[in-house]
Amino acid sequence: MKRSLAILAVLLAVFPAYCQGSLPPKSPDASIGKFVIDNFESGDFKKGRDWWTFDRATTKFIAGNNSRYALELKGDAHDWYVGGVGTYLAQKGQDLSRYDLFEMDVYGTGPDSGSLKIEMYQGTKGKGVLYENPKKGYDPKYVDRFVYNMKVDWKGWKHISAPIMEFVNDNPEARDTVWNPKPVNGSGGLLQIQIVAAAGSRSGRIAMALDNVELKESEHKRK
Ligand SMILES: [Ca+2]
Ligand SMILES: [Ca+2]
Repeated sequence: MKRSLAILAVLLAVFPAYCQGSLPPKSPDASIGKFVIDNFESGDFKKGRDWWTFDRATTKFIAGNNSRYALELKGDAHDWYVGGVGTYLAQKGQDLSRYDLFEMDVYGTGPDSGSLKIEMYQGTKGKGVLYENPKKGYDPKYVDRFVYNMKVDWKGWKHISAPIMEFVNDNPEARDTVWNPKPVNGSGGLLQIQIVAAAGSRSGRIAMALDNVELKESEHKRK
């Protein structure tokens, strides 16, 4: 499966990036209580965050909602599944545990826009490296994979705000299954995010756009 190859690419890429402590372009902005994963304003899939696309997903930069760029996500389904996009977030010493919301703007094209699964990979204490176990269906060992599903059935832009406590671990190979995105005792903290799309029918297609992908601190938490 190409998706497995995408995960393999993660293994090859995250480990050295994390070990070398290389600096991604964005860092948490404590003054406004949010961590911008990407707003796509670079208009480039490799500048800013370095994103990858997998399986039948296709991407394009289009005009955003009150912003220069958003990321269009389209693709044809095979057995409902289309594919998606992902990016590395691991950074040495990066503590994201203050954020309790996942937020994103999603442009829908109507009732059959498709559905999205947000996957956040988080290293287990003492086991910060994302690697896969081929005998276990390519589920990365010692890594929590917190997922959240949403159906996109609207037309136009909509702001999504999902409490991280509503994300559930779906990786049988995970060890602690606790959301602790803080690199302590060798854990990699939050390693990567993937946004995975499926169609509303077996051979349907998806058509949507994404912008302002963020982790945020809820207002009651900031007080
Ligand atoms: Ca934007
Ligand atoms: Ca964990």
